[in-house]
Amino acid sequence: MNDTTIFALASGGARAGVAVVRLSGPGAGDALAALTPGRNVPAPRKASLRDLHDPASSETLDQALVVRFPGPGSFTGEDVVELHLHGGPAVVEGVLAALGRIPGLRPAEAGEFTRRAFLNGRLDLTQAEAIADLVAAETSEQRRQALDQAAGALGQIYEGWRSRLIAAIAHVEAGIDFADEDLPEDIDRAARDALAVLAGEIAAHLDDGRRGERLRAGVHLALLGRPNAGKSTLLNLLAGRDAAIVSETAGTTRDVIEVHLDLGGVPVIVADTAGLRDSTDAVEREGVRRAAARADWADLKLIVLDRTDWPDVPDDLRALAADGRALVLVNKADLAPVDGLGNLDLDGAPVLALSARTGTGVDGFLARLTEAVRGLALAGAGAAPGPTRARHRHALEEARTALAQALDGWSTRGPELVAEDLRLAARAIGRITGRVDVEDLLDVIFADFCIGK
Ligand SMILES: Nc1nc2c(ncn2[C@@H]2O[C@H](COP(=O)(O)OP(=O)(O)O)[C@@H](O)[C@H]2O)c(=O)[nH]1
Ligand SMILES: [Mg+2]
Repeated sequence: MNDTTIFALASGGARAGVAVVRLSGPGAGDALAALTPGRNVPAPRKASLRDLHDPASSETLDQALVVRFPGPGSFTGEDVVELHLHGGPAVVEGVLAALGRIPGLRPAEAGEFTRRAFLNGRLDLTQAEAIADLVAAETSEQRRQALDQAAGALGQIYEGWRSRLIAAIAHVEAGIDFADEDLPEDIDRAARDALAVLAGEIAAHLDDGRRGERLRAGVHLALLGRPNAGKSTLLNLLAGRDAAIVSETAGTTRDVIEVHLDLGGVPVIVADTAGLRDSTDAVEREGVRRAAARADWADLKLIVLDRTDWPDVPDDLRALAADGRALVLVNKADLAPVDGLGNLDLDGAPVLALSARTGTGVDGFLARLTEAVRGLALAGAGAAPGPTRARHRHALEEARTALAQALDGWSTRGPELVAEDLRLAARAIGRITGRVDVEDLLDVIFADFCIGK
């Protein structure tokens, strides 16, 4: 347990009705007493009205609601005090300055309250990450994912897998310790079968199309096409404002322009790019290079064609459409109708017609786009949560490799090496939740096999 007491403004910095200052650590209660001389200690977890005084000058700083959360049943596991102040800058600064003058107190570092909560076992690492995600969440689906993870949905999966690995290690280690007594063969087979099931679960969890990570970070769309196809007009329409310059001068857009949208609760980052063409202008060529790079890593490519170029699509644009990550938009459909709509495709990419100028077809496009984006970022209803960070994915891949090695060498490599592989797998998963601990391995061995007998 930490012996310093930290404090910080826990609410936003702007002028507001209420500002919350949070304190955590062994000195939190004394600090509250110093601010409220002569008053009794407020009952735990009950809001109490108190005048706050500067301990140095006795000056009244604010009339506040104060709440005490005694450890270990608090957010951080330490003694916590919350001061609900009037949210003006002078009030907040006065209280923070007064706290800073109390011996044993110091301003908190970024994330330090949650870090203490983790160190005191109040949260696992996935839950701590979820709190950061919840604070950063900008769309409803991001909020939902972060809330599930904060409640332990992801951590419980990983902890469950880790304890199954630990149980398997216990079986294998028992084989090592009691080689002369020979474990019954069916126990050995059951342990191996259980691990094969676990390997399947980990593989299925990893095979989620990176949906959880996309929902956290945003789905990346790229508007691509020839100059003057109407990409910038479409971007402005999506953004609801003039984010990019629209001009009949071909080659106007040279840099990548990004706009953030919320489509069906999923955060989306749309990039407008320079029109793809050969150019002698060095700046435009760099723009085209950047557009091509975007095309490479975008989650979904929106290939914008001019109605007058349809259906003779140039090969380079056709190639962009062919990898299953593209939606083709025949723009300027106000100029002439597009035949055969509804079941058109370009090398497998769906084709929609619209007019970014008149708005015809835009609703249908938005509905289609929203569906595609939700498909990229959300698992089906009732599906188990997937990894939400590359950190989870890397650790899980490490666990999967070690587990596969244990299963492959089960009857050939000898129990010592198999146990070592399983330990690697368990440790990799334990790193995700931050609960790597050899103590529980010992616990399982003793509980399962009555070694003292
Ligand atoms: N008729 C018609 N003109 C359009 C449409 N969308 C864009 N334009 C025009 O096409 C020109 C090029 O548009 P812009 O968005 O700058 O194209 P970009 O080079 O692909 O970004 C501009 O003069 C636009 O006003 C449309 O749906 N119909
Ligand atoms: Mg443009």
